[in-house]
Amino acid sequence: MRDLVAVKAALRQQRIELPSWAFGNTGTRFKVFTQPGVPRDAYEKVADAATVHRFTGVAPSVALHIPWDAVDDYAHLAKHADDLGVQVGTINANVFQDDDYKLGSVCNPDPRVRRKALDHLLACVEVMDATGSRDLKLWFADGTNYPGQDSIRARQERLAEALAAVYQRLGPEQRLLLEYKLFEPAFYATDVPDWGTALLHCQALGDRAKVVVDTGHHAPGTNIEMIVALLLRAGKLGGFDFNSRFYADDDLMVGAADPFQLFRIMHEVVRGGGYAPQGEIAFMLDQCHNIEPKIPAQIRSVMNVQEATAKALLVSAAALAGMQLAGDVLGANAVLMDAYATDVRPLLAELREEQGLDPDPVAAYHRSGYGERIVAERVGGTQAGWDA
Ligand code: LRH
Ligand code: MN
Repeated sequence: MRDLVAVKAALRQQRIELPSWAFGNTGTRFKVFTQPGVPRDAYEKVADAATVHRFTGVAPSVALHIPWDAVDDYAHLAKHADDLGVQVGTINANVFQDDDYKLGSVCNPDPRVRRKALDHLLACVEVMDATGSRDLKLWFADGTNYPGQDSIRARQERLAEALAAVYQRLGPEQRLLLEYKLFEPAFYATDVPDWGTALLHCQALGDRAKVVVDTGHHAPGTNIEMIVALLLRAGKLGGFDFNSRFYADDDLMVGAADPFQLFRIMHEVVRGGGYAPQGEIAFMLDQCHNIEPKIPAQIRSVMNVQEATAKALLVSAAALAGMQLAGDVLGANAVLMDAYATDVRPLLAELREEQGLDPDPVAAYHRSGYGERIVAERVGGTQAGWDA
């Protein structure tokens, strides 16, 4: 196994971006449950994200979703974040909640609707200019429910046209991250259903177009770490939307449903040279805490990514390569399983203490009284949510 000093040094560099929407009310088509103390606006969501960073030390940025986080002055919001010790990160566009988008947004047969969607995407680039964000993340709910409903080929042409217009508008330091998803809300053909489709569009656009892997967006049984290895090799892995699932896009806490899969994914990230902190890959959470308290759930999620990363960093590349090249199947597998079986919690607790943090962030959060304070303060107004 690798020496712990090097592993700790690498862990100290970790950066995990939080989703503003995880702090708002979320649910399913059956019910969106409310919780006391939930933020009423982007400022309070940023404050909750800053609280997660205060206790974990590795979550220094928060992704926004437009218009869920719409404010009059995005530069002022970015200043508010900075005052709280975090940065506004990835800007997520939303072209999936307007009646006009029933038959799609940028893939819609109606040019008026496509123009409307494109205008929103371009407006999100304006937001990036104001917040200083590097990444625009695009996920399209676009798709069809019945064979023949629309031309699969024509929709791809429309998508490519819109993406090219957005890419052309980006500033030199800005990137476009394209997120794929197998299905839902479309149930026959989703226009960006898989990594291959996303890769084709990103390769057509240029170097600053990359693919986002949302760990909940694959068919059951998909070897996601293989997709990660392939995208890294192609230089086209732009980021992750981390969460976990037992069945579909459940958006549960990352590592909760399948910690071994998260470890295998982080192993491929480390092996593929993708774990360079200020690097190309945006490690983001994309989760919904429908029934559990949201801030402790985000803290726990960050810790789950830290644990999977620590185990992956423990793998000795030399030992593994030796076994692999020798064709020692069991030996090579054992190198990985030994790292995975290692209890890295004491190492992470030690790291937190060295960073001046409490070794148990969840317990420290509960002792802080922040949860009780926001319940008392956040009375009145309208709680934030999906407003689906
Ligand atoms: C779509 C998705 C996408 C977001 C949304 C909140 O399922 O993963 O990343 O825009 O969730
Ligand atoms: Mn996502």
